[in-house]
Amino acid sequence: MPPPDESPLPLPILEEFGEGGPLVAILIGSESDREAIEAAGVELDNRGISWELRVLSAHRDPRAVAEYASTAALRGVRVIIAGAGMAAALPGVVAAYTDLPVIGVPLTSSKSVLGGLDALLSIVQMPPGVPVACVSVNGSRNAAVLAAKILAQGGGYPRSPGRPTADS
Ligand code: RP5
Repeated sequence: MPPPDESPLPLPILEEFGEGGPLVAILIGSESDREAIEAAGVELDNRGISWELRVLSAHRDPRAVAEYASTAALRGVRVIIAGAGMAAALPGVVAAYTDLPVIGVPLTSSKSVLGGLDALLSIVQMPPGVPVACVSVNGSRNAAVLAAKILAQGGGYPRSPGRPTADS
């Protein structure tokens, strides 16, 4: 019988995983949010922190959000900034799929009836056990500053002991 082949098996699905990814992921719920989130990228650039931006809607493309959020840590992402307007579910849904810290940015939208207060309440009122940090309405720059402060702490991310029960 031939000896077992000890060369590593090709795992194409893992090829994009590794430490080479950006440290910060900036997510927005719509192309219409792009201008409002730009200050976050500028602030990260000024601090020499790597980042990427993705347009992912929690309501229109929830599977893509789940896939992105659940694999972000494997790609080296350490903090996620998620900006959205109106019924801003994106930061909360992302937090449901990752143990990485998530910073929500409530954004004003031309379609908002409450000028961003709708998004603020949607982001900040998370259930116990699934926190999302929240900056001010259109506080994109502050989200980047907070991400930088989190990164400056170093250390790892302990495994979650499991999702909380409804009454915890
Ligand atoms: C939210 O709905 C987005 O984050 C955006 O702020 C708002 C409107 O989206 P569009 O209809 O402009 O794509 O989900």
